Amino acid sequence: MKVLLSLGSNIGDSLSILENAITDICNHEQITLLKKSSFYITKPVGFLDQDDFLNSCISIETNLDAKSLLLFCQDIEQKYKRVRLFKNGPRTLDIDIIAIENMTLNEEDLIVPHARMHERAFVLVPLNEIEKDFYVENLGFVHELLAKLPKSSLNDIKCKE
Ligand code: PH2
Ligand code: MG
Ligand code: MG
Repeated sequence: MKVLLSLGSNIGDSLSILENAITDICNHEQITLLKKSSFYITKPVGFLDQDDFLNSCISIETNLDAKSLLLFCQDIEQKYKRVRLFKNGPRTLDIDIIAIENMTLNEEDLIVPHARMHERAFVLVPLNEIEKDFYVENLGFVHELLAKLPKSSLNDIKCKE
């Protein structure tokens, strides 16, 4: 199945952390990298009094089931010594399952599509770069979701050269 993942970091050497985490994800023998977005410097959303984030998205092909993929992503977060002080607060590495092709899930530890993905420019801008024609179950095509965002939210995202 095809899966979209979002990665974010705002503690430590965020560029190395994201690059290494993407390498780790794709070293899994049941995961193949399809596409990788640029890195974006983004203003914090939710809790504002923290450093800017570095965000990116990847699309992968995998035969892991959703729960196994979630556990694997959590292992990688731990590898980078994820600290998570509070909800929406600063973190060394966050890996979120954003969408899975033809699938919805509503479980205690995993909601797919991600509940706030359609409101977040730091998810939709990198996703639109790599997967604009992906259909997100119940929500629409990635390019449609991006077009519905308030234009002002796009000012908070800058592609890192
Ligand atoms: N992640 C959050 C909350 N706020 N803001 C930005 N810019 N980037 C993120 O990755 C992010 C956030 C919760 O996971
Ligand atoms: Mg997150
Ligand atoms: Mg997360």
